[in-house]
Amino acid sequence: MDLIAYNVVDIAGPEPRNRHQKETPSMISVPAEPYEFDLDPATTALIVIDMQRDFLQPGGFGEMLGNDVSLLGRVVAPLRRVLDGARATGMLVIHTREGHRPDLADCPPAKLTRGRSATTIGSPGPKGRILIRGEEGHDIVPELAPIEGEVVLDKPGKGAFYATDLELLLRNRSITRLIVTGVTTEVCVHTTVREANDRGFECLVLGDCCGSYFPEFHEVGLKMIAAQGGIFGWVATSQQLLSVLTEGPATPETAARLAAPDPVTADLGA
Ligand code: C5J
Repeated sequence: MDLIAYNVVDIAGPEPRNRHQKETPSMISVPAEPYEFDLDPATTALIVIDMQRDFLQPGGFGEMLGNDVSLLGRVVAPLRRVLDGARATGMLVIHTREGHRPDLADCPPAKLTRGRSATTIGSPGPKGRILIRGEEGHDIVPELAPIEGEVVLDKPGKGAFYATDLELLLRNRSITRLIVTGVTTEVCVHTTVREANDRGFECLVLGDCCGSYFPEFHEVGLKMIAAQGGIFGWVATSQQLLSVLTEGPATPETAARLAAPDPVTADLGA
């Protein structure tokens, strides 16, 4: 089954949009750090980063590197609830998988030799060759398996934009905001958020839907995103998102704020 959505083509690209503009009445406001994150499900994508057996299950790449993979398992339940909520709104869902071609032609030699380990990417493991496309360990854990119509994006690097067509897919769908989840917080999640931020996408990271083998890196990684007024984006919990995603703005005050003309847009005469 081909789950990769290449069928959305807009040669002219989306209309330029002021980033403060409230696009539609379906905007909702998610309580978040450093302040509320406004989104419209129609112009937002949920990105699920690298929830692969190789990172989450015993016998994969994560464990091979000496990590306690059970630390990532706690992400699965809240992420499943977010996935269900996003699917209910019709939001675009994108799953990424870190991995390489069987001949390793897309794997930088530095990535293969880093760590000076005898077992590396491409080595045989209990779940097939480590981080190789098509192998059991490379695929997404069954609880979070993609469904028909969702994008599955194979990436050779840590960031989801590097050497992929992610930006093209997002711009063709007029996506301006990303809800970012997955593993690991300080590696592939952080790299993707930084890449997205530099490309002008607004990112909301769900803390309990991200995980790390190093709890302190997870904590600091989330703080780094929301620090300095949201230098890379926003941070919230799955519950903060779900409380408004399925029910709309929580209070009349929030609804009024979202309906009001944005001061920045108004100043520009838009
Ligand atoms: C790592 C990832 N940690 N998905 N990959 O090597 O974060």
